[in-house]
Amino acid sequence: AHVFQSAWTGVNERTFIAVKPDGVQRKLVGEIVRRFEKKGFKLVGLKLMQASEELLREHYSELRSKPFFRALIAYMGSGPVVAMVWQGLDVAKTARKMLGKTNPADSLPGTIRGDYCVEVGRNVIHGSDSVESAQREIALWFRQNELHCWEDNCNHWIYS
Ligand code: IDP
Repeated sequence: AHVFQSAWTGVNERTFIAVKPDGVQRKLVGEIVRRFEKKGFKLVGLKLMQASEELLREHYSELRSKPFFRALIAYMGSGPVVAMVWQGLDVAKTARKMLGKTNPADSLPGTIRGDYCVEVGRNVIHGSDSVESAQREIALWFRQNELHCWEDNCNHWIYS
């Protein structure tokens, strides 16, 4: 496991992003993918899926004692989500900046949550909060053969 983890650093760092059910319903999938693509990150995994309650409970296991946990699991299971893995230098931290704060009311205009939602219980997108969380979440949501290694022909124009 250690060897695998140490491989996904630097320009190969990965993070898990999911367009939540409200984001899919509100036709934000294209806009969100567009922002990550135009930033210069590489898409290595993407699927539309209905998350099971079991998967969601595992994904949010750190929050199980929170008063909003049941509502959160119901919300996340209320329709399909678009699960994605994005790769690039500092992608986990940078993606969190692109998302904005957990509460859309605290999110600056220009961020995804700052631009497209108003309430914490309908905040349209998930992004891993650290590289370690990303590794856990990617392993939870994706099989190895759903993640694709491909040569980005623009790399030379994104990295010096
Ligand atoms: P994050 O998604 O920004 O990492 P977390 O604290 O991990 O934030 O919370 C996970 C998700 O739980 C949030 O994105 C949001 O959908 C929901 N959530 C967090 N705090 C509240 C709350 O106070 N009320 C309702 N839902 C909440």
